[in-house]
Amino acid sequence: MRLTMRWFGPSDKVKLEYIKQIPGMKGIVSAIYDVAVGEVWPKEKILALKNNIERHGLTLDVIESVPVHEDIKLGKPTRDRYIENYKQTLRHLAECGIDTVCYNFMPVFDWTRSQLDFKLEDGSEALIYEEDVISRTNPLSGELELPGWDTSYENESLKGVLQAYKKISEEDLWDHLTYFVQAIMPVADEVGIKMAIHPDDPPWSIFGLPRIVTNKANLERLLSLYDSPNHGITMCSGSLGANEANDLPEMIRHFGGQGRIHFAHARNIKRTGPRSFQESAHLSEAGSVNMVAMLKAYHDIGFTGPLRPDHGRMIWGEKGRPGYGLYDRALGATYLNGIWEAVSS
Ligand SMILES: [Mn+2]
Repeated sequence: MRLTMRWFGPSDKVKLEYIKQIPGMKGIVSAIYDVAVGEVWPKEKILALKNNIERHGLTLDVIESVPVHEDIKLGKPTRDRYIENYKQTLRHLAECGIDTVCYNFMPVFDWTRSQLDFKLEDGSEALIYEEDVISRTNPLSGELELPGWDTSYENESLKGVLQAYKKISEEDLWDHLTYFVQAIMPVADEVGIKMAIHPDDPPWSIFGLPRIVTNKANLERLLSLYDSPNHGITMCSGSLGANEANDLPEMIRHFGGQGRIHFAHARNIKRTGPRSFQESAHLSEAGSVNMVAMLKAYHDIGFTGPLRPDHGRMIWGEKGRPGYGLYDRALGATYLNGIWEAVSS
């Protein structure tokens, strides 16, 4: 594996200089954040991002993410324009030397939690998900605002989008994902980009919206939509691990053994009830995911792709973007490195 860390660009309080100081850190996972969803990413912006990262002795290993416009997920007639733009962005990324792109196909909302600053026993703050809180929350109420969500929606347009999804079943969403994958993958193949879909987080329906990238059977179905080694997945232990039925090491051996895991997120969560969990420290004993078994599976399949610590807690008084402070993610990176060294020697 190649150790990487997510970075949110020049406005990120976690500086590239600091990331570079994490032992064994090789690469950066980032994106262009100032182009509207659905528009083409200009080559100059991608090159500026890449050059900035390389000036700090790191490499830009993965784009996370190129977001998929809602019209594509909804299957609207306007989707073709956004798909053409997506293809053009892929071409631009390839021309800049990028070879791995993460994306997701979650309707309306990206990763969702019920609280961003839950105090754990040790005084650290973590993101948590409690189904009973989410199930009685109206997403239009403004009570819940999450960093992963697209804040560009005005309340009225959010209402409209949610309304539009009332008619979309899981099978409809599969149709729209199929259309998208079959449209973009030939371009990804042509320019040599590995596409890595991120599973839904959490891996079940929220607010009555369909979610389909949730388990082994559905990932299998996803891969069957287009036959190419470039058509793959982001294996996210925190997302998939929220469902106890997902056997992570087995999935890694299965999909990774076919060369279809292009990117790995290593994160621990502690399951606190059916459809409820807390994000925990990366350490195995802190949560429900056996990190050694997971990294051993990656090692056994000869995984050489980018792997990053995922969300971290807020520790040592750090304030910042929930889930994406420096300290706990750096501890996570070092822990992952330690396991990797042990299983490799
Ligand atoms: Mn993830």
